Amino acid sequence: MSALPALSTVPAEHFTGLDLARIRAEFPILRQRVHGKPLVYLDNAASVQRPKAVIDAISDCYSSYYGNIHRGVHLLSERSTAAYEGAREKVRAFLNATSVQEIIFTRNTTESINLVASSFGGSVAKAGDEIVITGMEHHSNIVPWQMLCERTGATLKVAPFTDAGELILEEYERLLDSGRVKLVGVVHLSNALGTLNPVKRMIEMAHARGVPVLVDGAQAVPHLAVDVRNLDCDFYAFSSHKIYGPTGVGVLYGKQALLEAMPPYQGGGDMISLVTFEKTTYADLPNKFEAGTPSIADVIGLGAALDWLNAIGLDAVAAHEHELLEYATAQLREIPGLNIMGTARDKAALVSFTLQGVHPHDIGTILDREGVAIRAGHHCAQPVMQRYGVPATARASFAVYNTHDEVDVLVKAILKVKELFA
Ligand code: C6P
Repeated sequence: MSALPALSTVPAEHFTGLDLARIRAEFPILRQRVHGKPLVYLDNAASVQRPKAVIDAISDCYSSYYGNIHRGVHLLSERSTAAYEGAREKVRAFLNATSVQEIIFTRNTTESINLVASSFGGSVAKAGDEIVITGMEHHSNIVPWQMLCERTGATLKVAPFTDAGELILEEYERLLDSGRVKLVGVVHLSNALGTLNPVKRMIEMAHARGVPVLVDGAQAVPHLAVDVRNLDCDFYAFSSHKIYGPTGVGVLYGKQALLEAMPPYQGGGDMISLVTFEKTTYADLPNKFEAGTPSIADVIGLGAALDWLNAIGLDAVAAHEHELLEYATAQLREIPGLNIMGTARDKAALVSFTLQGVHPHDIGTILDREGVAIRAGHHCAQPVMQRYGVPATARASFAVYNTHDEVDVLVKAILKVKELFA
């Protein structure tokens, strides 16, 4: 009997009301063929593609008003400064932060977390203290804390998760109860499993013990509305390139009182108030944490990406992607020998899997010949791979422009892999 799932063409009304043809038309890169096949881009968790509105915003900055910010009195500098600071206000509104002073531009999520580990962690952690993270963190939310622990003599503690990929809250609570925890770092949406962690509850539990929480939102922000005031998180980090914006820009949200009390992360231009050889005083927030010339046009591009995403509406995006995930999961489950890693009840945006007898890199290579771009590897989450005893997985991850037909192409291509390795 054939194991082929039904490769149906799903009717348009299935797409939760989004005009996918119009949305896809806004992404020039999606129009191409790869190895002679239409591109099916399912590597969105690594980096998503950008709509024309974002490309145009960057191009417009460079072609009509670019100048360095916060420095010049000339018109171009003033215009660039206004656009750059305008983007900061867009990020503030997007996260529902109280003030623009709480929004720091960095290079990426990784730098945002390093900033907190170095500046906040460096001032509060000492020998005997503990930092708590979870077992499903990306390396970006592990290594900076390990480096901090090496410097200070603090210890890294790891909250475990179940086989399904759900955090064990009792174990997390037990770790918090040591009375030595100085900070919790938790991933909002796991890039290796797709698990959506109960971060609001976790923050409440930490705050009940006076422990601040950093949320790694790199994967969450493109898929669900995030309200930092409602979450009551102390820090929230994300990258522009995962939310339809350009590379080279990250965001760190931090509660103002915490940021005020923290020492600068890097020294240089734009982060000072007065410099003499004897002593330097620092600029107010947010400039205190933005040393040197930032990626001006890219920050402006991030602002355009948020405008673009807001115009579609994150609720509509989430509903569409949820349907895609359910559809893909159901289809993939039909394939004998395919094992989905990460089956949490609360899950979003991606499916990680292995195929019996086939290395994930081979899956990725063969899928590429079929025009399907996925990621194969450890996804910079090696401890997650170790937890399941696999070296790597194949991962298909979704964005708002993906369609049910593309899921069908993915499934067909995986069946071809199986045939080749039979
Ligand atoms: N994950 C992936 O393919 P940067 O590289 O700083 O923009 O983002 C780092 C990062 C932090 N946290 C999570 C949960 C992430 O998923 C990522 C990036 C990509 O899964 C590239 S490794």
